[in-house]
Amino acid sequence: MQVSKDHPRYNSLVTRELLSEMVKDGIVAPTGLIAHGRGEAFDYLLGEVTSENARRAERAAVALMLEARYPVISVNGNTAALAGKEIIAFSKLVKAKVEVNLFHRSTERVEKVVAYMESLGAKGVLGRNADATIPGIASDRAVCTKEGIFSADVVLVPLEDGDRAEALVKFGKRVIAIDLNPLSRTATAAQITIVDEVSRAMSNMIAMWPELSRDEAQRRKVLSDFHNQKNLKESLERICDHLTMLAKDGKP
Ligand code: PTJ
Repeated sequence: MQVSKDHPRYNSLVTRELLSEMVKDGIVAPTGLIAHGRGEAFDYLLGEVTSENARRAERAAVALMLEARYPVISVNGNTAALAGKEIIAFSKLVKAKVEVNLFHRSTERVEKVVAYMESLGAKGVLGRNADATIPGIASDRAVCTKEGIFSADVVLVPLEDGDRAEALVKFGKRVIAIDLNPLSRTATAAQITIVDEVSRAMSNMIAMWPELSRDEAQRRKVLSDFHNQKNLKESLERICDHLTMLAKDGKP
């Protein structure tokens, strides 16, 4: 479909087209479109910009990834489609492994998502040879690699379903979530929750890396000053404030 650049929702329409193409390619799960719709709705309510508290969480996330002994970034279909390039660039900066881990798992789909990440330039993507299981997860997301998520101390999980974030925390991992829904189980289970759109969040984190990578004291300060519950509450307040403003104004 041709989308006119003059359309007021041009970016949103282009992203939807991209995702529906990626469903045809088997990279995005059909229900990934539903997940995207929910994300879009929350982004709309948040004003479609990175908030101050999201920025704070992004800084904390970069600091934690840099402090980690063995950081791993978990990638699913939606994340690969929306922010594959940014994930690869960030993983190189913070020396993190990238592992494909899917909710709607099949050997064929894992292969497709890994191959897609490789086509974007990723090297050493994990996930093909899953040989470990995270306990306490009801879905196929439990299946992972010993070399990757199983051995990580810090796991970055963009666009999750709640089960796994909780199980990873119980299993002793530090979990960073990227989720536009501040009320989701993932958002509330993670130790650092970034309430921002995944491609915006990853671009911001890449931009934050130079300063934080050279200043260990600053990293420690960013982490000790960060309070996830307080930050999540601020995301909810932002939605409320935004809606109040729109209601007063009478127009979106
Ligand atoms: O590729 P698979 O098989 O691993 O499946 C991936 C999906 C996303 C389908 C699966 O993990 C799923 O069903 O997730 P949920 O439970 O729908 O949760 C996705 C969360 O991500 C929701 O809270 C959405 O609000 C949020 N979300 C959606 N799009 C974005 C987002 N958060 C940040 N950026 C987005 N672009």
